[in-house]
Amino acid sequence: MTISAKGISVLESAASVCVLTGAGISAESGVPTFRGKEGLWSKFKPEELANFRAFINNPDLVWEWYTYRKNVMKDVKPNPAHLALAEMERIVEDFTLVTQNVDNLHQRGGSRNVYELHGNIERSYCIDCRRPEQNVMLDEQGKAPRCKSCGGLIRPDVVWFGELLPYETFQMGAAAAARCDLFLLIGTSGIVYPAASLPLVARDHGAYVLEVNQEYTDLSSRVSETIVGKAGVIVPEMLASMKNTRKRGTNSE
Ligand code: BV8
Ligand code: ZN
Repeated sequence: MTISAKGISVLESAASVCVLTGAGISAESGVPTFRGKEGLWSKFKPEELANFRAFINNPDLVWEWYTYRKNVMKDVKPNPAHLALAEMERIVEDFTLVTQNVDNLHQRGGSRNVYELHGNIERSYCIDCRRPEQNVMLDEQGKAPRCKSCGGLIRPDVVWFGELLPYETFQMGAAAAARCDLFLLIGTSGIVYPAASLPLVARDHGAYVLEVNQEYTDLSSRVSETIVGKAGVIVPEMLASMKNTRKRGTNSE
């Protein structure tokens, strides 16, 4: 399924673009999504593992999940969808990339300004003294990592269910959604709030909301257009439309 004539004309003319991505944009890199059928963690719901209470009750199990995910990240790389968004950032005059993903693939794909609503799996910190830690995971005995300074439990620097999103980051995303002409919604089931409210903010402010997903989602009835297909195929097509009317690097400083 390709982009409609209306969608193409908006891609060609939009001066301000806001993008929200979810796990689906990393699926073709080999990163399992949250609510897909695959994956040995599919027996758990994300809400059961990605919350502070679960962590306090069973830090080893939660770290087993994050260690598995960090190990997956060692063997994956950005796919054409990540690379296309990085190029869009360079040619669109006002471009904002907001992600729910914690996998660092947008940065590795060349995006320079990434608003991470749910944190980043590469960062961790001590829950007692908040000392930052990089690249920690389960220790050899399968136990959750402990802080070198105070012995407190170390947690991944991600936003769990019931926790507040980073205020500045969310505000920047909401402001970009409110001012954009075009909102791209890529690879998210649209279940998790307040992230999923961003395309609705854009729509309410008159933007054209273009969804890219392998299937219809909770948000599909509320967007301007849903393109059913793989992000790795559709997003580069979107970039090609944008480049029809923009010289390369027009917006590079
Ligand atoms: C909060 C942790 C304030 C990091 C995650 C209304 C307003 C505010 C809050 C709520 C609300 N209603 C309910 C809530 C509570 C809750 C919530 O939203 N619950 C849901 C389950 C109903 N929200 C919160 O708790 C948030 N905090 O609101 O704070 C507050 C505080 C206290 C009390 C009240 C309010 C915090 C939310 C953050 C949770 N943390 N992750 C980590 O470990 O990753 S969320 C988790 O889900 C991930 O971050 C993930 O990014 C996110 C969303 O999932 P998706 O990215 O969409 O992934 P999914 O697998 O679901 O879908 C993939 C999609 O890709 C599919 O549609 C698939 O078809 C598609 N796809 C697959 N392959 C491809 C593809 N598309 C294209 N191409 C492909 N190849
Ligand atoms: Zn500490």
